[in-house]
Amino acid sequence: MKLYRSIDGVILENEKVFKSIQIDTSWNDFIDREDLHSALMSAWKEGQVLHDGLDENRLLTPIGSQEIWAAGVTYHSSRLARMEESKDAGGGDFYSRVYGADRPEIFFKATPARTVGPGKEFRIRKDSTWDVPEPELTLFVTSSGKIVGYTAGNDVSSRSIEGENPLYLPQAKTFDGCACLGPCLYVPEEPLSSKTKIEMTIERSGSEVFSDQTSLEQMKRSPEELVSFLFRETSFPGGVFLMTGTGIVPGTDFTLMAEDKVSIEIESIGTLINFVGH
Ligand code: DO4
Ligand code: MG
Repeated sequence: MKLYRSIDGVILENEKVFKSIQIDTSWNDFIDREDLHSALMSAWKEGQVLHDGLDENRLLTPIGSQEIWAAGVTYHSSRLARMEESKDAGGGDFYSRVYGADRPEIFFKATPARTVGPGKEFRIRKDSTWDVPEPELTLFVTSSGKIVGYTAGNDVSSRSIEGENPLYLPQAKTFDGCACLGPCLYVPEEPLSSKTKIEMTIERSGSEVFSDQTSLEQMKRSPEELVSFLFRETSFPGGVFLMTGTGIVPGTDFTLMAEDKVSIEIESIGTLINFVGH
């Protein structure tokens, strides 16, 4: 079942059939429940069929007041790229060590106000010279620590700032318009398969300038392992979104430019499309 937040209300999708449903609580209370999948199955029965389908131009970010956190260096490709970008700053070794360590890299990524939804513009920093999108499976975890949903996320990053000094990571990662989420919250009965594919395409002036894909099989850590570290000593009223790291890293000659179109497709979830703002 896919759950959308739209300007027109809350919409469910089941095998390409769309229904609008009423919720009598806040978005946070509605999604922060361990039995979300069965709650959606019940809501489906009461829903009103939308004969015109889904208007993708009216979708909102599937987030309430939750924070977004992110894990890093969870794929070998990210480990190699980070070691290369920070070698002059002496940071290469840290990335290699965190890749092999018990404790994963987990950092605060964004507040809802710094996050953009489907079809919207995200930002790259004006004081950065090398910027990339990072397509990441993003978990929705209840306040009790259970993964009940998935969405696509873009952990927009400044590689020039991060590469200058690993201590600059918060500035490379967190700024206005630094994260994209959507298009829906995918709420399956069973956890997402490890075979799930993730694909990213970047278009500039109508032509493809980058495309690559990976799968969750390439991820070194399990979603549950990342969640267990995130919840150590930290609580999340209303639940939390957790980006799980990128396995797709454009080459060193690529940097994002204003108006680029970034499409992130995750099997079963759908495609999150965003544009680089000015
Ligand atoms: O340590 C730098 C950030 C890593 C990251 O965001 C990723 O691997 O996705
Ligand atoms: Mg990332």
